[in-house]
Amino acid sequence: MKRLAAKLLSLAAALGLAVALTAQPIDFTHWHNPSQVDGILTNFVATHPSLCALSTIGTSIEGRPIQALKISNAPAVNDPAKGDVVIMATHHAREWMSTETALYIAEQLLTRYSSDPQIQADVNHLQIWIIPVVNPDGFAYTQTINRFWRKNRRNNGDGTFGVDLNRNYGYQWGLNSGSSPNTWDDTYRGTGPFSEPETAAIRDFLQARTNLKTILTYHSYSELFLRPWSYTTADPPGEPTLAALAQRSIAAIQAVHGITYSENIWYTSSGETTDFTWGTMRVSGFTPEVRPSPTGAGGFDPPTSEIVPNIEENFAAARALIHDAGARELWIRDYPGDTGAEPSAVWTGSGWSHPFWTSPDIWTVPATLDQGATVTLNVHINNNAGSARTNVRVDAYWTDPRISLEFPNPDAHLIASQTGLTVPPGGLTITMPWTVPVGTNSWGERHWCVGAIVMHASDLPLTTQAERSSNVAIHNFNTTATVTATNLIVAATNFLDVDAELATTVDTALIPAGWHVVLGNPPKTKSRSGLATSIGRKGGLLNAKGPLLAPGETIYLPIHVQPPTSAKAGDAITVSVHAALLPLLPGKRTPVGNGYTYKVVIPPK
Ligand code: 0X9
Ligand code: ZN
Repeated sequence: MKRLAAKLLSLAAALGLAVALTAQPIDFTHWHNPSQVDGILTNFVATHPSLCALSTIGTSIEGRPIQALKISNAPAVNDPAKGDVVIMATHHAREWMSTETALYIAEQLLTRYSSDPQIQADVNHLQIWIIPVVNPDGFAYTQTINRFWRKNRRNNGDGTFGVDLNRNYGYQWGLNSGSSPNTWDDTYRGTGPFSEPETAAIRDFLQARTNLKTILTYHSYSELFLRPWSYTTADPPGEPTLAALAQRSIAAIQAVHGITYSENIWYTSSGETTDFTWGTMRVSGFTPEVRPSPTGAGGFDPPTSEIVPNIEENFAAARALIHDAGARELWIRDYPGDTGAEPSAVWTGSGWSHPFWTSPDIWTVPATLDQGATVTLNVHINNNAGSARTNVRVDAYWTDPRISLEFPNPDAHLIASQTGLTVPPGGLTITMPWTVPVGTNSWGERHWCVGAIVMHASDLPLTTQAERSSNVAIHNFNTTATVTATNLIVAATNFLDVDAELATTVDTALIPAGWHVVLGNPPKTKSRSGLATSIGRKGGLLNAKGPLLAPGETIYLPIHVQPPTSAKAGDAITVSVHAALLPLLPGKRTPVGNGYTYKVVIPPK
């Protein structure tokens, strides 16, 4: 029999036939030791070669490989257009339930691919990386020597071993409130941020992802679904976004076996994994602390009968997060040509590839924003899901764009939160009143940013950055100051750290027939002549025509409005002045800046 099978295999190989291996379901009624975990990963690749690939992303301090299984419909190529999701487990050696959870997620994605259309679409759109054992040395140590070992196996040189890998990440590393400086402690943070090869490997791996959407880092135990911050009890920027994701995850877990995970842990941890991704990259990250419950039997070593229900309920939350990363169901344009791709704009080194702060799906009626007036803010939601989406929530905020362009951010003012919306396949426009801010922003401009976030249980934003989430869009507006005078003075400041030319234009489309707007000559600035020679302006090198401003310098530009003779007191026009700074760097003259809009009213005689 054996010989016949071997003969058939070699015949198949000779004929160039693919030999189909059947995937045996993993037996989750017992724990898997390190060599069994390796065998499972190797078997995934053997049984699903078109859906996954295995790589070593680093080496532990004792020389063991840290392995990552990549799940994607093109596992051999790295596609930067696809989003990346990274799922990790076993930072802490004894947390065997986390290892099983990661293995089950991988198995389910691979085996349901052909029968579950949502999983198939998400796997096609994403690169999902599963790293079941971040701490292979510690994991090996728990098999034989000490079942309850937590840290890695660094020799600290003083007779103690181990660094807590979940205190070794570089964001807010080293706070005594959330980690220990003592080598013998279970929460010893190491000699410096990323001092351990295991965390350095994870850092390098995460930073090398070009389109990282979210991370999940499994721990045990206590039945919690944790989110940043870990180092402080204060709310992180974007707290409503992270809270919505955690709460949806908790609901998904609860729906499977009725267990309600909690949102909070009652201590702080500094140098933790998700603080690093949110704090340094605005990549959302979650720490599920899986079964058993804090008071349940077993702690880190629960009965093996807990494994199956645990992995089933946690898969439900994981697949929903994967879907957020892979789906573009409800979305708002970031600029007129936006197709919903994530990211919609990238930083090129000297500027953004697209102006992602000009969403045509966010506008006001009327378009002119008189300070203090209440206008109607419109937000259009596009629906790409193919059917209506119900129970949709849209939050709209305004903020100072010189402080933050993220939504939500701690400085943002909520305009409205609308819930229970139904978005049909053709999209939906919602409206809300908005009282236009009075005064200027932190840079002295009458310039504000409105941001809108669309949320649905099957499509939540994973970041607060508009260019990286199709669920978030922003539009910058200038407010209008009413001036009852025909001579205006406009201030322009060079906020760059290099010399710049000021190019001023007036929007002629807004000037009615018979009216004239004259831009006066700016007064000489102290730096004007000196700058001109130093950059070779006379030689025409940069062809600068406008006044030249040193960093921090302010110039006052006179503008004169000439009404037609028929005009009378109280008649008004809109004067929109745009001032762009052109940095005096050859080859880098991308204009930056914005303008002022005035309602110019003819004063009484
Ligand atoms: O302390 C830890 O590293 C984690 N708990 S464990 O029992 N598995 O060690 C929790 C880290 C995440 N903490 C917060 N998000 N607050
Ligand atoms: Zn842990």
